[in-house]
Amino acid sequence: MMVIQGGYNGEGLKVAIVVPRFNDLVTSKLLEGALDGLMRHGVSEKDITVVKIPGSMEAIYTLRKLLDLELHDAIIVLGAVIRGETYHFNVVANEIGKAVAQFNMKSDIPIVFGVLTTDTLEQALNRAGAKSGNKGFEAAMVAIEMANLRKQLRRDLFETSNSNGRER
Ligand code: INI
Repeated sequence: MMVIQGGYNGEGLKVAIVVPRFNDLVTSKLLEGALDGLMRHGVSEKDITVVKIPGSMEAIYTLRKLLDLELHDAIIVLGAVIRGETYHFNVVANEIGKAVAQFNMKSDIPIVFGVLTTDTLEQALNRAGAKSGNKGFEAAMVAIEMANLRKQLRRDLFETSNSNGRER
């Protein structure tokens, strides 16, 4: 049996973080958590790119550009979409969720969904370090694991199957 699992050593990994200024009170905390998570697990500061954008909707364009450049081992999308009085919340929350899922279906580079979708600002702050952990930190851990998994899938499966003389 072969079990493949990404580890949490971030040394040598290049990671991009996309972070909206919308609801900055929350997203700045998510960014702090993500940077803490990456650097505490060995990702070097010089290998982290932070891209600041106006709102979560702009993450879709930004992701496409970052994926085209193929410079990173993982991309984290942070954000805080907080329910307002209109339907706008639903559109933003649905579209960013759909876009990340669709990019992940096609992209070789894993994209981590670190966007909070909450009813209130308080719920969002609780998930950005106040009470219920920091989703930015969690997203960083997932990014490291998935970046390592990507490398391991290639090394363990592709190279093993080639050394057995099998076609790709
Ligand atoms: N952007 C967010 O990141 N969070 C929100 O809660 C939000 N709401 O609810 O309006 C939001 N809207 C802005 C949107 O992401 C775009 O920046 C804007 O529509 C311009 O394209």
